[in-house]
Amino acid sequence: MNESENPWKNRMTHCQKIGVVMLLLPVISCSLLEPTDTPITRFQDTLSQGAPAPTMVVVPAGEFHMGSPEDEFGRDANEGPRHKVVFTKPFALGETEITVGQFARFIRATGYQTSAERDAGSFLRDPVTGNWGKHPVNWRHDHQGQLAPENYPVVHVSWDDAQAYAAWLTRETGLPYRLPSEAELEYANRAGRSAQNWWGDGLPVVRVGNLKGEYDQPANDLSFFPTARERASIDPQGNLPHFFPGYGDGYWGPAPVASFTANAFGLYDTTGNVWEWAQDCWHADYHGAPTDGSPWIDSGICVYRIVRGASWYCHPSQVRAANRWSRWPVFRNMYIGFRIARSLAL
Ligand SMILES: [Ca+2]
Ligand SMILES: [Ca+2]
Ligand SMILES: [Ca+2]
Repeated sequence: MNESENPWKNRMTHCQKIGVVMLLLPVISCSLLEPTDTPITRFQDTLSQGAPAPTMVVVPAGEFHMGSPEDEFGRDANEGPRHKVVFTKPFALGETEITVGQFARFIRATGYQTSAERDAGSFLRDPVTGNWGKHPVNWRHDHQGQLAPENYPVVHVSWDDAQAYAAWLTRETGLPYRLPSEAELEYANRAGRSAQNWWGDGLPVVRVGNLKGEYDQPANDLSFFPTARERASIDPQGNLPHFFPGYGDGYWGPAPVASFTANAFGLYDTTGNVWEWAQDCWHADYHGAPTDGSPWIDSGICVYRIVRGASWYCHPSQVRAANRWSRWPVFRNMYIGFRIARSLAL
């Protein structure tokens, strides 16, 4: 790849300037990212003991193009063919990722054992060695195996665990809680934009969320650097920065939910912070995909499920709104969590 084909290289100088500006401004004006004048409707259902269920946002009916154009920089074939999806009805989506505190209420009420607890732990990278390993950690813990504060997104949870949480909310409220479909997650993330990300194309110019910023690199933490295997799968030529040049949001590891600006639909952290499980079975491309926003489920067993939205750990090419990743349903690690959805009676 030559330099003229590599937008990240060409943007480095510009972004380094932006980075300096960002460091000088403790509070970044987000006026360019203000939602449209469509009012945002939020609500909370009530659990059986009277406590509030997670805050939900009504996502408006509409249509969008799912997937990426063939010339989008960094895209994979699994993002095509790009196709129109029409939502004839609004639906509700969690305003934030499910937090450690919200998940703890579910565990206390049910005694549910997560995949990590049933199977000797979860996966994280050791900051000293940089190696991935299975450790005796679970939903209570953060990316380093420390106990996570209640307002952090829960991680180390599998697709099975997310299903169990949604089923519990349905039992508690009598209302149809579930995981979002892959189409719902991409539609909600884009929030009316067709660019690479909800904030536009390329690098963010204000703090849009918890991404892997150049200035987020912790001292003496080898887990900041991609493993050889990660590098080979994402950037085989080694041409691209594995972080956002000139960007810093103050977090290496998950950030408290809703720490950054919401998108135009009023949703926080749809890009970055933690990956979010989708309901669908994994399909290697969109040939034959539903066009009504429903989850794409096979008649047999799904070997792989899907995570969306990328995490604080991801390369810029993985952060694009069309990017997708397949994982098996008991998989868990330090950068996957989830958000819930609810169908609305209309
Ligand atoms: Ca970050
Ligand atoms: Ca997220
Ligand atoms: Ca990809």
